[in-house]
Amino acid sequence: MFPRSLLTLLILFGQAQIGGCADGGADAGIEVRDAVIREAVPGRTNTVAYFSITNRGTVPVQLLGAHSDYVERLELHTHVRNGDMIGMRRVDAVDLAPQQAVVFASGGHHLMVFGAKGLPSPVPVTLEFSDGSTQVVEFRRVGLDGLEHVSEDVLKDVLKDAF
Ligand SMILES: [Cu+2]
Repeated sequence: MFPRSLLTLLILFGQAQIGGCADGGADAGIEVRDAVIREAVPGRTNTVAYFSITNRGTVPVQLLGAHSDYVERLELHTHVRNGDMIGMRRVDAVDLAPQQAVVFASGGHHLMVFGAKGLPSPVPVTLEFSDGSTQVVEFRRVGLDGLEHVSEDVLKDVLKDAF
C-alpha cells in the first residue's frame, strides 16, 4: 500500500490525470473500477460511494449524475477547502477528457448517497453521461472500515503523472 500521506496528497488534487496510450484508437468508452458503496451507519440512511473512472474514448465526456433503485438519491460531491474549514458541495458535472482518470475517494470527489436502506451487495448504480449514454456499475458493499479502497495499480498510474 502507499503511505497514507501520499494518498491524502493525491486526494487533495481532487482530480488526477492519467496520461496513457490509447488502445487501438477505437472509442473504447468509459471504464469504471473499484466501485464500492459504504454501509450506512446504523440509524442513518445517508452514506457514500467511491470508484475510479477513466475515459478510454477519444472525445471528452462529462459524468452528470447517477441513480439506483436501492437509494432515494445520488449526488456528485467534492470536498472544498475554505480557510481552515473543509466541507463538501454538490457538483453538476465531472469532466473526463480523453484518457483522463478521476478517482472518487475519501476526501475528494465522492458519490453522496441519500436514503439507503438495506443495501444488497453489489448495488447496481446507473451512471449518466453528457452524451446521453448510461452505464450500469455494480458497487460492492463495504463495511465502515472500507473507506479508502482504491486499488494499488490505479494509484501507481495516478502518481506516475502527478509528480
Ligand atoms: Cu458529500
